[in-house]
Amino acid sequence: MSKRVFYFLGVLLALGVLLAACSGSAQTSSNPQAVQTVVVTVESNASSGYGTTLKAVKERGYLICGVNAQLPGFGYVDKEGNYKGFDVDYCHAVAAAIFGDPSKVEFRPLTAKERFTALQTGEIDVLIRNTTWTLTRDTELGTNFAPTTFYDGQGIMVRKDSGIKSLEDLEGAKICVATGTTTELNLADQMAARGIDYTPVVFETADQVFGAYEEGRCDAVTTDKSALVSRRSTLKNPADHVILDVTLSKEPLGPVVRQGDDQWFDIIKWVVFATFTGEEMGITSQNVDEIKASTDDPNVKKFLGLEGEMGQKLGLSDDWAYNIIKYVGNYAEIYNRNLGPDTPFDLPRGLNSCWTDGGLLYAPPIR
Ligand SMILES: N[C@@H](CCC(=O)N[C@@H](CS)C(=O)NCC(=O)O)C(=O)O
Repeated sequence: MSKRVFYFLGVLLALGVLLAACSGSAQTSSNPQAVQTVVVTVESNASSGYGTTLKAVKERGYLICGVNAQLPGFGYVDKEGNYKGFDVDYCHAVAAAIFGDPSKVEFRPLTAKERFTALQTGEIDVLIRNTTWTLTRDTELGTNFAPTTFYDGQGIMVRKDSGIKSLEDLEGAKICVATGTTTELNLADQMAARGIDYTPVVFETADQVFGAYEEGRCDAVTTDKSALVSRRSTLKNPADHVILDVTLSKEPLGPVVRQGDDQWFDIIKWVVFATFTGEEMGITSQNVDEIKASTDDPNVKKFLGLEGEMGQKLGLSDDWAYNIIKYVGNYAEIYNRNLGPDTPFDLPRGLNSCWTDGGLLYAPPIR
C-alpha cells in the first residue's frame, strides 16, 4: 500500500500549557492566545484515494470510530462497559450501512487534543466526537466535515450561589476550559471583544476540566452547551449549577473524515442524510418493515432499496438506508434515545429539528 505524507498545520499550545496538560495539572495563563502555529509532517499509514477506506474497512470486517468517552449522552462508556451516546449511534449507523450489522465497530476513545492526529494517521476511519466544523479545520488539517448532526453553541456554567449572571460578572474570574478545542479560542475572542479580564485554567480532558470546577478551582466552566448539560448531570449536586443565558459561538458538530477519499466522504454524508430522511418520511425502526412491504411511494422505494440502486452508487448494498433505520433508527429515534425527554438531559430539539418543523435538518433528495 502506498504511503502518503500529509502536511497539516498543528496548533501547539505554549510550552507551559503543554507540560501542564501532560502532567494532568492546570496551567493558568493571562494570555490565552499565546499559541504557536507550526507545520507538522505526519507519515500516514492511512489508505488514501477513492474507494480505499471502504475497501480497508470491509477487509478488516469492522469500522474503527473515534469517539469521546467522557461525555454522557454523546460518547461515554456505560456501567456494562459499552460505548453509548448520540455520536456513538452514528458510528453504529455507519457500520449498519456497510455491514448490515451495527455492532461491527471498534471504538477509540480520544481527547479533544488527540482526535485530528488519530484521523490523519489512519488510526481511525471516521471521527464522531462532538467536533465543531470550522474553516481552519476543514482546510489546514486535511479533513472533511460531513453534515452537522448537532447544532450547538458555547455556553458557560457557574455555581448558582455565585451570583454570576452575565459575562461581565466574570471580570477577574478563573474559567476552566479544555485545550485543543474551539472553546478555548472562542472564550479568548469573546472576552477580549468585551474587554473582560479573566484567567483560563486549561486541562486536556473533560474529567479534569469538570473535576477542577467541582473542586472550586474555577469560578466558571465553559464548553459546548450540550456538553455542559451532559456534564452537569455528573456533578454531585447538579441543581447547584446554572448555565448562563449567553451563547458565545456557533458549534456545528458532526462526523469528520480524511481528505482524499471522496467515496468514503460520500458514505458518511449520506449516512447522516439517511437519518434525517427517515424522520422526514416518518420511517422508524419500528415501522420500516411494514412500510417496506407495502409502499408505493417511489421516494420511499428508493430510500429503502426497492428501486433505483441508490446504495450501489455509494459502493454499498441497496438496503444500506434500510439497515440504518432498522438497526439504529431515524434521527428522532437517535436523538430521543440519547438526549430526549426520557433521558437525564431532556434537551429541546431547537435547531436540531427537521426543516419541516422549523429546524435546520435538511437532507438532499435520495434519487
Ligand atoms: N466542539 C468543540 C469542543 C469539543 C470538546 O472536546 N470539548 C471538551 C469539553 S470539556 C471535551 O469533550 N473534552 C473531553 C476530552 O477531551 O476528553 C471542539 O470541537 O473543539
